[in-house]
Amino acid sequence: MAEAVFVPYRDRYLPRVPPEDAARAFCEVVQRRRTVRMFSDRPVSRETIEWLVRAAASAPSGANKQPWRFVCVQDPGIKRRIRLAAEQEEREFYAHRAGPEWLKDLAPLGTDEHKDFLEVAPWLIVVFKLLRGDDGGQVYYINESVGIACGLLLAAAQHAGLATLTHTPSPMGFLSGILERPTHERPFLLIPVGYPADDCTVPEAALRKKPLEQVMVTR
Ligand code: IYR
Repeated sequence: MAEAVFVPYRDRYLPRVPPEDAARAFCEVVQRRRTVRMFSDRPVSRETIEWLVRAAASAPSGANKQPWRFVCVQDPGIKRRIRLAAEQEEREFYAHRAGPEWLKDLAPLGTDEHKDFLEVAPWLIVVFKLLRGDDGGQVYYINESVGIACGLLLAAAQHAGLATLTHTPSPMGFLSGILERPTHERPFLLIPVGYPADDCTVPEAALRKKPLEQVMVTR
């Protein structure tokens, strides 16, 4: 059994302003994030994407097993295959799989089976969760861990002035085949990353976030 070794926590992040100001400043950055479905084809450097993935991969995880893989796609041929496969699933979804309540809930967002953004956005980050470690060992709290990593990735992209979309074509097993992933990896979330199109619009309905009083309880 490996013994716990403790080292001094020296590299703490210390904001130059009081916590109220720092927390508000961060809030004001992330509150301006909008899920975008109209991307520009303006390139984003590989270095930028690497920083986003490093930020995501800094997330806490069960027993620090880091049960994630970030497959970053910029190859137009692969993006096309992903788009075609996703649109095939989405046609089924909108025509048959989604029940009336689900379709009613989606109506204000104006989504449909057309997924142009999967080819237009310069990068698709396909996040896979690991059901086992690469060494075959156990992993823990997989969804919590990968969910937190994705949240950090979205915040990091927003901080860098980039737009993201959390896309979950369902089922999304086709991503394993196209991206040639091993069986212990399962698709978790598909995140197009890029700049919004110049004429980008976003649904008004998605602006409405619950007020603090509704989401926060103090005891
Ligand atoms: N995956 C479909 C449908 C969809 C479902 C939910 I829940 C959303 O918040 C948005 C869309 C699609 O991408 O169109």
